[in-house]
Amino acid sequence: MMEIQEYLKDKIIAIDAKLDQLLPETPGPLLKLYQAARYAILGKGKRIRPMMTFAVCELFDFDDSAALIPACALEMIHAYSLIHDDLPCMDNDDFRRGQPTLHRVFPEGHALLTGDFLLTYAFETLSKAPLLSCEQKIQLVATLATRSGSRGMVGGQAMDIEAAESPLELSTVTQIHQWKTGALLTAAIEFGGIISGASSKQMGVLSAFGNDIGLAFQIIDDIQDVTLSIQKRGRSTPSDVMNKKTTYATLLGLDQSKQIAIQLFDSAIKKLNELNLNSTRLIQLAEYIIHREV
Ligand code: GRG
Repeated sequence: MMEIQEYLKDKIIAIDAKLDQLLPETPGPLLKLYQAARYAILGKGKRIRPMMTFAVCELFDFDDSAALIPACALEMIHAYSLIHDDLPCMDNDDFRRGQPTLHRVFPEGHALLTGDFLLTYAFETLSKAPLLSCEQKIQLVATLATRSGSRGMVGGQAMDIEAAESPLELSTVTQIHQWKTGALLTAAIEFGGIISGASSKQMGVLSAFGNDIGLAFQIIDDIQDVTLSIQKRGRSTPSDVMNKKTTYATLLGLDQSKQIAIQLFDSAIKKLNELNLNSTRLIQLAEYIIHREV
């Protein structure tokens, strides 16, 4: 089996080439919108969500060609969320993926619309994806809408904004993390199951795995906000840290938070093992998420 770094490099090339093709820089009245979308999405992202979808296809020993367009749709939703999250009305960040945020390079109105464009284009792209049945496409659209909507990413962000003013209980922080960050990662894992034709029992295991890994991902992200330099992170010191927002790290300290992330990882792997499939790639990827340096 290919080493994880090599695997990631190969898949990133495939994703970036498809995104480049889906968002051509065509001269005309929409040139600026497409330029802005390309600036935001073709930046140095880790493409973790697409990798999750591909790795689940590999888990089922299923050819991942059909996963490429759905994986691009996931990246579009992710890019839109980062663009909007960075806007002055939200975190007002200057730096993302090692470059100035979109609204620092393009007019703010264009940045807002670029997020809207990527959000809607994700669903358009998904609905036209080749190599999938109509039923699969409806399942993918429903999963993406649910996981990125009010009981997912948007709901988590809304709770996060409201919570910014006051100290929180651990259970509330957990809920925010699971929705704001975990839900889209879970969707990425569920995408792999839908594309590979997983049974409803297998889908249940995948969703539970995604929930644990998604929460672990955000706990590690909070730890890195405190421990890694802005250069290494490629983004501004988040306003969460500046505002002393409640996180696992502020409530429990760095060591215990890391311990919890590792426990979540172990619990996720245990769940995965119930499937009795070849989970090597998915475990490699989960390890990369837990031990990553950026
Ligand atoms: C604005 C609707 C709306 C939602 C925003 C996801 C989100 C909700 C905001 C992003 C804020 C943030 C930095 C959360 C921490 C976890 C996270 C999603 C980090 C960025 O994801 P990576 O590390 O980024 O996968 P790259 O750049 O590698 O794609």
